[in-house]
Amino acid sequence: MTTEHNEDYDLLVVGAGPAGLGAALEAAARGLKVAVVDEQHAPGGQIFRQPPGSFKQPEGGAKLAYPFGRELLRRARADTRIAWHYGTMAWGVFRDPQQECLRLGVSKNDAGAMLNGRALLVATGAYDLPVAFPGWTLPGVMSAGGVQTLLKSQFLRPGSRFVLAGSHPLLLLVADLLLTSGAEVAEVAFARPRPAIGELLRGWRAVPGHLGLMLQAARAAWNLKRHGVPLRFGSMIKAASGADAVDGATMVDVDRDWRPLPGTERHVEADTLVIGYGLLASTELARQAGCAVDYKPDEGGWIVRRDATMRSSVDGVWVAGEPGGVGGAELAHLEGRLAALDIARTLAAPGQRPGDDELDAVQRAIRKAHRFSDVVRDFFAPNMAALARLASGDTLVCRCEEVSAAEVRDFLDRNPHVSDVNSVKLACRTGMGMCQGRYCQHTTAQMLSEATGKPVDCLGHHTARAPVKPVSVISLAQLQDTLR
Ligand SMILES: Cc1cc2nc3c(=O)[nH]c(=O)nc-3n(C[C@H](O)[C@@H](O)[C@H](O)COP(=O)(O)OP(=O)(O)OC[C@H]3O[C@@H](n4cnc5c(N)ncnc54)[C@H](O)[C@@H]3O)c2cc1C
Repeated sequence: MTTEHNEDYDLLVVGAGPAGLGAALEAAARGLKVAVVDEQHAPGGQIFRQPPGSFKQPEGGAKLAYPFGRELLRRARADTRIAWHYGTMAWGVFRDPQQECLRLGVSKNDAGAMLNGRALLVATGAYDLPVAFPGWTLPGVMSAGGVQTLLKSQFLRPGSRFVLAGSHPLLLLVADLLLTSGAEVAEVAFARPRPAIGELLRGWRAVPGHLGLMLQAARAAWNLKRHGVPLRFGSMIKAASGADAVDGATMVDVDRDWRPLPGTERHVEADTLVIGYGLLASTELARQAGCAVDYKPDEGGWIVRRDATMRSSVDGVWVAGEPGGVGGAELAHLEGRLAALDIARTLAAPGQRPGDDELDAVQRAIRKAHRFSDVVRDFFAPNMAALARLASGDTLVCRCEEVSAAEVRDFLDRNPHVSDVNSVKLACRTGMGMCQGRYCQHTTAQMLSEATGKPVDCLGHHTARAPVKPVSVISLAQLQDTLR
């Protein structure tokens, strides 16, 4: 990719997960000129992450739970109308006042380019919720998504004896994958209490149309039972132990509000601790583009505000999938298709524009998919306040800038008037590093909330600036003629 690759498209899509692929294929079918950008080297996003082609892989996992995935990947691989930019990171959105188009800054290895688009769809997915507890920076502490990524894309198992702690259903799938790979799983601990009968019955409304997914979870739970793995409820991580690497985890029983019960601490030996308390929406690119966001902790923290056709508050920018609320692959795919139909209503040639009935049909399917995702959210919502309380004084809250919990709490004690997270960022440097707050913003916000007594949605969020992810200076230098 060089600056000669500055190209004009009708639609630029960032993210080749279910949302981005659904949108790109729908838009291309309406005759729009589409480009897709994704950091990964193949289509599929987080859920349909692929190993290299030379790896022999048995058909299974997500593609069985979400049967539409196989067909989606086949169509994406076969579609030559779309410009696919894999291994390419999107780092900024700009507006060209003269050409009245959006410009997307992208970088691949050390080469940079600007892509021009009449419309932009942000479909950047989500990432594992980071939890700061004593010992979380030790080698051997990993996120559930990280472990799954290694297993799925490289067939690599990062340890031999695992403890899994969290509240997200992904934990069950990862435990199952680990067992299948031959690992020893010492225990799987969910922070929420064991589901009551009434709760399970209420969950039945999610079953129609989602039997495959339910079966995948049930199979995983059965596999754990068969291998004698304890599946605990009302149990939470307190600390990871070890000198240079993890050698075990301290777990503690908790009440319904995830408050530790005195005298219930236990030590479990393990060389890898897997944390899966939830997902955060990847909104940095959308926020950098100026999109308004709302705070919904059970949907992924600060999520992008959208109307009924996935339009954000910024002209020309649509958002589909998890940046607009974590809700699973099916919902993401439908939202991508809906956004593309809405974009095609104005940008496609008159004969190829969709009718209202086509949008209505996708919106009906979205309402049905919500029945499943709403139940999952109710069941597995993370208790963000309880998680933020885990950090002891010397626990690093911001890993990039090495800021401890004590430093943040001390600053808040000395400055009781502070009432927004950006002020904490300016004073303590939390969120100033490479990850731009992806690791620490939610913990800092909860600490501020605790100190001020104000809810997190009144405390604001970090300002997102380009580049939203680290980009090489060489690739930026190549843009000197094109970046205005
Ligand atoms: C690590 C992880 C593992 C998961 N595993 C499962 C699972 O096994 N089963 C399940 O049901 N759900 C799983 N989920 C939930 C999952 O996110 C799905 O619900 C689904 O993949 C959402 O689809 P999406 O299109 O919204 O996002 P994604 O599938 O996450 O796709 C987003 C894509 O955007 C790309 N991207 C993000 N930012 C940029 C950027 N700046 N530049 C270029 N590309 C970018 C990413 O590389 C990614 O491919 C997982 C989530 C995570 C974070």
